[in-house]
Amino acid sequence: MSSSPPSFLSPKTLAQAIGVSESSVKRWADDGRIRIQKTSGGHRRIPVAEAARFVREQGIVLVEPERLGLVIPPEFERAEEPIEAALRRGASLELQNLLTSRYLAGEPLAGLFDGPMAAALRQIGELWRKDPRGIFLEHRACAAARDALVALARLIPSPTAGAPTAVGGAISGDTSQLPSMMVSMVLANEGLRAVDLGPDSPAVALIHAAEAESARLVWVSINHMPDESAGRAELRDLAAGLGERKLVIGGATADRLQVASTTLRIQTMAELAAFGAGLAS
Ligand code: B12
Repeated sequence: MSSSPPSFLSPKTLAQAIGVSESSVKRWADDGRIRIQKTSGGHRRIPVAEAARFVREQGIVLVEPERLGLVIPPEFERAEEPIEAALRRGASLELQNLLTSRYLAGEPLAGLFDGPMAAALRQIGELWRKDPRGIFLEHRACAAARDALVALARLIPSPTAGAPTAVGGAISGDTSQLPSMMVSMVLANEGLRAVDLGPDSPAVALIHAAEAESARLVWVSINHMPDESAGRAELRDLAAGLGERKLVIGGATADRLQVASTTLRIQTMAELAAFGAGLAS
């Protein structure tokens, strides 16, 4: 990744980004409308995720987004499908800027994932059929997406003390990384503490994680399914090993594996966000 947004902003930087005076930002900080931290020298510092929350909730239009580390090159603003264009070029910084600015403008995170991100990856996944460079372009796009998601995740507010925990990952043999990352970010954005074990996470690992983290919810992302009967058996073991904890599954090939009636099949990130919000409230 070539660059990432700062972790903390000064009141002056946030003021410049949103086009107000520094004293206004300081006043909002002192009123508690913006939660701040203080340096040992007594200076106010605003965690970038807190600035993101404030901008989203107030519906503020950023006048100088580059102050938050958002530099959007004009050619990407003009492109017809800018997210797909950035992914095709493996341009993680541009992708990060596009996702971050849309998130800060108040778009639901789940909508960005269900919509432009999933659509673009579907298109890119078809390139190998007619382009000998297709596999390279797909792998590079995935790497760019991963870096941009890591950067975007830094804007999601930290969970409050006592927030319910969710753990999850992609099922055994499934090398996908992005869907499970997105699940963890969507749940975190709804106020849960989310622990993503990543690709190829067997049932036994998920059960141990759920116990260690006292998780209320376990998710399994099922996208590539090398062996369906093994997958079915694994989900059965998982459902049995989790006892009272909630188990949700999702992903492109999840329908082939649904087993226990207590397992909840969720289709989209938007539905997952609604489910997570219910759990967090
Ligand atoms: C990226 C990708 C890969 C990458 C993964 C890299 C990585 N680091 O993540 C790599 C290159 C490794 C790969 C490899 C392969 N892939 Co692949 N891949 C894709 C691709 C292009 C995008 C998948 C993705 O990340 N999408 C982004 C996510 C966010 O979107 P989504 O998958 O649509 O998921 C949505 C919902 O399902 C839901 N969701 C997803 N997960 C979850 C989880 C929960 C809990 C919930 C609630 C919701 C949810 O939300 C998402 C957003 O709406 C798809 C194309 C496609 N049509 O999906 C093929 C695709 C999944 N791959 C496919 C295939 C065949 C393969 C290979 C077998 C190819 C090969 N011959 O080697 C290998 C298998 C590797 C393995 N054993 O795991 C097929 C699967 C077909 C099938 N039905 O089984 C697909 C569908 C392509 C196709 N049209 O043929 N792949």
